[in-house]
Amino acid sequence: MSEEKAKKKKDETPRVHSIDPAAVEVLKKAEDEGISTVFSRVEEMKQCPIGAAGSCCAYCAMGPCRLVGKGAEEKTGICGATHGTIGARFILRACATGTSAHADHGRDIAQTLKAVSEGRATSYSIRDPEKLMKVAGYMGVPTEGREILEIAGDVADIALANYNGTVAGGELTYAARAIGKRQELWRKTKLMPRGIDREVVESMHRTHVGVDQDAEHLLDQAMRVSLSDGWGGAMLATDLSDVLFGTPEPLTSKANLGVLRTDEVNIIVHGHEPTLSEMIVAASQDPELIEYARSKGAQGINLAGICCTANEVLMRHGISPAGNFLHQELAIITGAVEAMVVDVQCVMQALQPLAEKYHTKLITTSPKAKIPGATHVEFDEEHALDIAKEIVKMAVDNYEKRGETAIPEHTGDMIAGFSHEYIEYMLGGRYRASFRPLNDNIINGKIQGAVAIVGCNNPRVTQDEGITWLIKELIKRDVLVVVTGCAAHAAGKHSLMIPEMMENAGPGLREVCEAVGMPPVLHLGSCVDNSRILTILTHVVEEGGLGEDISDLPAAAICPEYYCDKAIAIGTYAAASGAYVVFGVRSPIEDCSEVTELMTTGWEEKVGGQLLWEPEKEKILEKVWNRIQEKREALGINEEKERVLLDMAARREL
Ligand code: MSK
Repeated sequence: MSEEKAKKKKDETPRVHSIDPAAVEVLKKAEDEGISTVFSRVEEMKQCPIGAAGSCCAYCAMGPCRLVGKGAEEKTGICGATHGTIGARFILRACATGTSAHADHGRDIAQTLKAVSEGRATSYSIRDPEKLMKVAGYMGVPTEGREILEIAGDVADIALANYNGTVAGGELTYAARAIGKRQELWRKTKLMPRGIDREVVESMHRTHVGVDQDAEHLLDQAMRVSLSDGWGGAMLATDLSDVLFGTPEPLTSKANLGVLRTDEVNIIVHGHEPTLSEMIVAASQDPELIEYARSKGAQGINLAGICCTANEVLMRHGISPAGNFLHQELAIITGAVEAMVVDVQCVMQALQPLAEKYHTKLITTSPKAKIPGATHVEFDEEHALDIAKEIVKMAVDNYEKRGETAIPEHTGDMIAGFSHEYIEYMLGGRYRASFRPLNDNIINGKIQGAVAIVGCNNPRVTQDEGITWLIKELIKRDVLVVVTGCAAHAAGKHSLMIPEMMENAGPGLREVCEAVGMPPVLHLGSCVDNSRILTILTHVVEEGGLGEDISDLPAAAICPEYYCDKAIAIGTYAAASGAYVVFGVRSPIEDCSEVTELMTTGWEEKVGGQLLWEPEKEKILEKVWNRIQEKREALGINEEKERVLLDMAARREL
């Protein structure tokens, strides 16, 4: 390759990987320094075409079996497993793995709540007693005349009973929060989850070689285990986090690598669970530690986040995210991160060898996750603040080792922190909190529908491109958008969650957003907070006028950059709850036509929802838009109506 061509390729490659200017800048630095990143490794590592499309079964030592070549459709594995069985087993295992991640997250929060109730975790308190009362109500825990810690203890016990399946009635407690009609459907179709751990164990058992071999039956269990995520592990994690750390309310913040500071100790919290990060927030504001940082020549301590831990501390404290999943290495390459503190999920093993090239200290904290070479400071909730202070001190001590830094200046502005409680309040006011105005504006056509854009980054596609393009196209078409997870970070980095975005919205959506005073794109939180979307959809149905179930709503969910099992579990519980769900990137079951058919047409008939893959963003938009219009037609709300501007008196009447 000529020198000129090589230079051109070097200039262009980062832009192929990301539309984020901060990422592009740091990728050029990585290239100059000869540093490998997830973006360069994805170029070097071709996908195995057999495994990527669902034609490989590696579940026993007779194989791995590869169902490829002439007549592949008819081929079977050595045990006789068909493409259908292999694909369905893959989906079920992915759902079980994803569910177990969120379930463990929820269990840890429940155990922390239990420890608080018994006076064993004195660093924490009940920050939102009102939410505790609400949760107690859902769980049938008596509250009248009782001490708050007593109630908290009972709530924690019931939450924990949901794991082992010993909950009263034999059904997940929170399943009762779903629409009655949906609960009946889950019972009739045998999809009602019995206990979170129980569903995970049964899924692992069924996917062992020689057990469940019927694709539809395997996929039924995929829905059941995933429902124990959405209406179990994830919903408990969200609710109990709100109880312990506070229910989010809107706040302003900034996002992207530009939130790192040149003259302060930079600490990044990365992973998922808020128990430790809440304490790191407190420790980073400790006057003694700030003074200690000054004694080392820094101006202060700056905390930022990556992935969903970032969402947790953003939603409740306004701590700025330094970026989404694909930013974890880039943050270290700036040379400005003294410590990256990780717990569980989405933490790349490549971080430690990378950290060794700079001065960053990678600190693992979860008893469940160690990384070779990283410093392990094990967290436990009974000594939470002391451990957090020890970690912050380690970061401060590392400041002196900092070399040259190159922090990109780019940041996006955002408003974050929309809990479902706040949305209800925002729409209806303190005394008449309600989703009625949303329903009315969907019915009158000002808002055509609602779409959740959720999930991860995947370096196989251009970072943030699909996510941001879909958000902009949807609001242009008067569709209200909610975002969670790393998709929310993409929206934050590109300033899509600010009131000014109203100017890019269609006239109807813009009018409603102006009247209510909300941006057309709402940040709803982390991956486990997708459960807030289930709650919102349920309330919208209960409010009336938009059908009898989630499956009747002009709504959909998109995961444009899916990469992990948790995303498949989330997509599956959304579909099993009646939602239309489209994933981007590529289908992991492309070769398994029976499974594709079952998860689309089959699930549509069975549960009124679907989960499908579509790599092209234009086609995703078309599919989602068509779905919204079909649902509007079915509801009889698609006739053109005269648009009436609401004045204040009319709003009050509403
Ligand atoms: S962190 S699961 S990359 S959203 Fe929740 Fe982001 Fe996906 Fe991890």
